[in-house]
Amino acid sequence: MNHNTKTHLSSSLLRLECTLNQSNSTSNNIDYTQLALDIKKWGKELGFNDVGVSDLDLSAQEPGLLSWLANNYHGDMSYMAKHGVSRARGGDIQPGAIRAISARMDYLPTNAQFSIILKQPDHAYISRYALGRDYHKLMRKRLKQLGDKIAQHCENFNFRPFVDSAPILERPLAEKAGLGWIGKHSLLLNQQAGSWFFLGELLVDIPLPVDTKPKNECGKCVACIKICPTQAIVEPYIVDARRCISYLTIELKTAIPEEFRPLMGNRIYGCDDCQLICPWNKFAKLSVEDDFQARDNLDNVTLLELYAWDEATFLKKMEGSPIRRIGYECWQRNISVALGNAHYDMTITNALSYKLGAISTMVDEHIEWALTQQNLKKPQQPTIFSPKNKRLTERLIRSIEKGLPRDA
Ligand code: B12
Ligand code: SF4
Ligand code: SF4
Repeated sequence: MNHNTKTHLSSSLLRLECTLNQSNSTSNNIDYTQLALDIKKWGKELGFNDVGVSDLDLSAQEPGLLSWLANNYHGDMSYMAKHGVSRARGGDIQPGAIRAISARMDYLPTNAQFSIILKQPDHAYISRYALGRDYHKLMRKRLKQLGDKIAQHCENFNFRPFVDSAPILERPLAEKAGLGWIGKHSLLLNQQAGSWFFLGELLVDIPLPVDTKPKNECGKCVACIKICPTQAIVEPYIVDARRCISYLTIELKTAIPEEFRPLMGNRIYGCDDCQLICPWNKFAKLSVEDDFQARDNLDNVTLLELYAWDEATFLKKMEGSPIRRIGYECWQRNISVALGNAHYDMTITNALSYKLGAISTMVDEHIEWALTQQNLKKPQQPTIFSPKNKRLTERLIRSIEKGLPRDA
């Protein structure tokens, strides 16, 4: 096919002359409204659950972003501070880009067993997004396929796919693209699909028509703020990452501050509590991706079984999993804390003692802490369970069993 390209912008800026890959035309005006509809259709064919378009103007987010950074809510995530305000300026990271195509991919595995695992302090609770294969690769590949498909229909088209990888505020972009609203827990959620989904985007240089931001449906609800075990949602819509169990177990590479350890319970990688309590997750869809289903029984496994892995086993078993990224040392650190939070059991104290001196001084310090917790819980000792946190977890479990029976 002979691709002749003439370019001009029509008055509405929605039509640009470009080559169309149509059997009956070699050169044609592109109908950007139609192209946007096609992109959404192709996105769904590629396994995305929703696709929308926004411009890149995130200037309204700049004050909030700067205030978040000034409060040091990013903690040790230096990559957040490094890019500063450019996170709200998509055009800076991809010169020429004028639109973002945001895409949602649901990750809730079948048989999530949320409450079953939260109820058993000797079992490992791993955030349900991390039970299967790493989402970054899978989503980036699909986004690239979407970009290639658009390129077949539009010459001189430039795009760049991102999933977490770009210094850009993905949730505000996706909100503008109509994929949902930002809830008080700061995550994007949607009336039809709850919040168990990842976001990714293509930054593109074509003037697609933009979608509209949906209404925020949180209303007077503050359930996520109240249930957070560490009170990390310091104000509606604002998360102090330094208090968030997701940060403490995944991003933090040093010692976990002692005040948070008893509050972590058996959560050894990420945390789902603020989403689990959210009434809109009744409407969450199960993922159809095999890659997001649990592997190695990670959805129902004891802490001791995982603790027994040596580094080679950890690296082997975690190939392709997002968990591998935290490394063996943090893995052992997190499980040590959870073992300290489990009921007293001599098998646990033996396992902890056995690991003393085996990994690093940082892990040893967590083991010592865990041994102290275990010893304080010996039958003749008074309990040191944080009563508030225990009540919160029990409340969460009741709410899951009642509100999310399919996933409980
Ligand atoms: C850093 C990061 C984290 C950090 C910080 C979380 C956070 N809320 O920012 C930590 C490690 C804690 C984290 C945890 C999780 N994350 Co995360 N995370 C990111 C990442 C890489 C960047 C987010 C970011 O830019 N934060 C910066 C702050 C400034 O953004 P913000 O919270 O929206 O801030 C606004 C408000 O707080 C407000 N504000 C703040 N201060 C002030 C002050 C004033 C005066 C005003 C007016 C406003 C205001 O304005 C800010 C700017 O808009 C994104 C991917 C991406 N590139 O976007 C994934 C991402 C947000 N994470 C995701 C997920 C899944 C999670 C977890 C659920 C994982 C888990 N199960 O453990 C948890 C959820 C915790 C939670 N409730 O947020 C998904 C969310 C998908 C969705 N449905 O929304 C994303 C989009 C990754 C992805 N590609 O799918 N995450
Ligand atoms: S992920 Fe857990 S710790 Fe973080 S804000 Fe939500 S409930 Fe709180
Ligand atoms: S729990 Fe309530 S406040 Fe929090 S995100 Fe869901 S609807 Fe909004």
